[in-house]
Amino acid sequence: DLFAGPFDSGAGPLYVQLHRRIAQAIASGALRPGDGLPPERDIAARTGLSRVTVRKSVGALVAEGALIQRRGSGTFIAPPVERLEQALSLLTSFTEDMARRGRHSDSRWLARGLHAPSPAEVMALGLGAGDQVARLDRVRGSDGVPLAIERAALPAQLLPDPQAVGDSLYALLQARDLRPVRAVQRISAASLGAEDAALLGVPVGAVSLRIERRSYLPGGRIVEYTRSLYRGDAYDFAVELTLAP
Ligand code: 16G
Repeated sequence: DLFAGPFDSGAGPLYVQLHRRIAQAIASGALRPGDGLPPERDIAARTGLSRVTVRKSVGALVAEGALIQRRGSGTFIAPPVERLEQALSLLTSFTEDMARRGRHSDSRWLARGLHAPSPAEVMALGLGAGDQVARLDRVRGSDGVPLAIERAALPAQLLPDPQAVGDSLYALLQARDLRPVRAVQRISAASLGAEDAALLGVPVGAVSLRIERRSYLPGGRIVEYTRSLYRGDAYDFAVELTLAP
């Protein structure tokens, strides 16, 4: 029994121990998507933990998206997110990708302004002394489900007014004749730290795909250096291969 057995007061906070047990039961399949979680008072009785402790564990799992609460009917194991296939060979924007799927995209701004560049941004964008960057950090999602964190940096010379970016960066660049026509992308695996995991509504340590995109104008000038974290449980990246010459 998931809820029986001793909780050890020497093994860290009790709510963390209960949280871990429930998360492991979901990961192992002992609890399945759609299953109901017993009522708080039952879990408290079976575990011997206080209802406050149980509520804290359940609340954390709800915040991570592992459990969902339905008013009046209880708490359930959340269904997995619907996986999205993303073509790797097309230079499209998040908004366009979602529109192509018949979906709405939604974004939450984390940062949108002019800043002094980091050393990595100076290198990637080939900035000179005193140059600034327009930084655009967003949580991108669809239908209320967060899917990716994108942190974009553009030379302030090309985007002196980052506040002008509305729903779509590429739409604004296009309107200004600054739409990139070529990009280079690197993808690597990354497990999510506490802050990024919370932004994406997944457990700490969940896997993500880290994508680094450098996009260029027709003349070869770099317009965008974007670092993104895409949820590993939500994305399949697909590319067509041809025979090497
Ligand atoms: C894509 C790009 C990102 C770009 C954004 C613009 C990746 C993997 N993808 O998500 O570089 O900044 O589209 O989207 O980095 P928007 O036009 O909807 O703002």
